[in-house]
Amino acid sequence: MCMSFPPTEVVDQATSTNDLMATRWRRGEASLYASIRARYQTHGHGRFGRIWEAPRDTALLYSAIVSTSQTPSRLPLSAGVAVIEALDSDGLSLKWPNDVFLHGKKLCGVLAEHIEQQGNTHILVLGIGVNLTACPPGAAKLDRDADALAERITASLPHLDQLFARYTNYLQGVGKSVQAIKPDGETIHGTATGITEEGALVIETPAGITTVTAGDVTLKETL
Ligand code: BT5
Repeated sequence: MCMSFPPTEVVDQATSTNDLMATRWRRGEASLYASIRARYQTHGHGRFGRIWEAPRDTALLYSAIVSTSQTPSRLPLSAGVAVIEALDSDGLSLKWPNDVFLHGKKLCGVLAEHIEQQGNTHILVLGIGVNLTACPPGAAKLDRDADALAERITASLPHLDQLFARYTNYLQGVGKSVQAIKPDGETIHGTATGITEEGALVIETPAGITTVTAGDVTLKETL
């Protein structure tokens, strides 16, 4: 069945499109799959309060209300698959847990923030930043029409749970030597061997197998 959605609303400026959509949901002003994009964010952010930079009109700065009945920590990977398939370009890969890379550089970051649980269903705001015509030093950009890209991503929102299975087609680093830094600062060195059903990274270390549910991972060859 082909579902159609209201077009992604475009706002000139937001503090953060994630914050705006989460507020709208809490006030009953946004429905499931409602989406927005801003031409500029004054306080765009990533995980752990990090800054997401994008000069005006150079990036897709997008947020949507989504639901999942699976472990919410899968969502950034599922969304990464959606972004890769919407961008449709060579050289794209997924980097655990929430990045899309283009030829080894960060093109896109995903920020999934939990809003509420209704029975077995989790409601989240899904934020996606994609560099289109400018990017910070060391990052990547890919010139695409922001509205067309938003429309393709929005069309995939009801299928995110099914998209998770396709992360294996795109995930970089499996079988490679990695360094993972957990949010508490603990650093793990080992070989990345895959992803659990919950979306955690599995690392084989000399001391045994360990799983990392949150943090940052770097391929040793790029350190
Ligand atoms: C992310 O966080 O990568 C998630 C970014 C999500 C941004 C979107 S934009 C629309 C929506 N509204 C928001 O407020 N956020 C979402 P994290 O994994 O924590 O990575 C953040 C790090 O990426 C920063 O500390 C920088 O090192 C780097 N970074 C910042 N801006 C970047 C950019 N434009 N391109 C590539 N890397 C960037």
